[in-house]
Amino acid sequence: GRLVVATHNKGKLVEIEDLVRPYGFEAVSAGSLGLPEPEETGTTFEANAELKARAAAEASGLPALADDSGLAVTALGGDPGIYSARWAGPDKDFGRAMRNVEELLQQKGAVAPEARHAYFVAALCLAWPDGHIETFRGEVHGTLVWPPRGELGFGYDPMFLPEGETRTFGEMTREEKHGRGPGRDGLSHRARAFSLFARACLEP
Ligand code: ITT
Repeated sequence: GRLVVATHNKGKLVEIEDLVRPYGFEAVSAGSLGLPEPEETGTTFEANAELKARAAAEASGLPALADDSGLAVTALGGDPGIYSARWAGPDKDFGRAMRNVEELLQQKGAVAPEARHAYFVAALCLAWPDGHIETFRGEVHGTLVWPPRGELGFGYDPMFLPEGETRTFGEMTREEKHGRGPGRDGLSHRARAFSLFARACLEP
């Protein structure tokens, strides 16, 4: 069937399209349907994902999948967290957002890798037009490197080195970042949240 992917973020959209494709869904982007971007007034990833999914399901009359995600830096008390997109400013300059994170880490004297722990969070919410919702959360933990490495991915990917890996998300193809090999639940926060969603809602 058709599924609205309730995001205006191109990087997320291509990743979610990869994840839903094997299940035979046709992903329709919120942008292509001209759906408005609701204001993200929630105080948690889950609340913001729900708000976006409900708005898209109501406006389109189709099931809608929304993703609210971000990077939580332990030494910064979890910032930028739900404000990860907003730290890039109106021109969506993630070079600037990453420099900002790095400057704050330097101010804290966070030089050793242990002091540079961070994790990505993704909350996925599927909303049906009748108001039913299901929400799933995935996380991936790792270390922030400086300078950023790699041109792949989006957002904060070039400075995030997942635990146990030698390459940053910016140096991984989408397939590698998903990490959904046979018997694996995924590597990225988004792929992990999607695995939970698929198991609960899509697999017999
Ligand atoms: P939508 O609300 O339209 O989906 P958005 O970019 O505003 O798009 P969020 O509010 O969820 O989405 O912001 C999440 C930000 O966190 C996003 O802009 C990225 O910068 C960052 N982020 C999330 N997942 C990421 C990933 O896999 N790799 C790198 N950065 C990521």
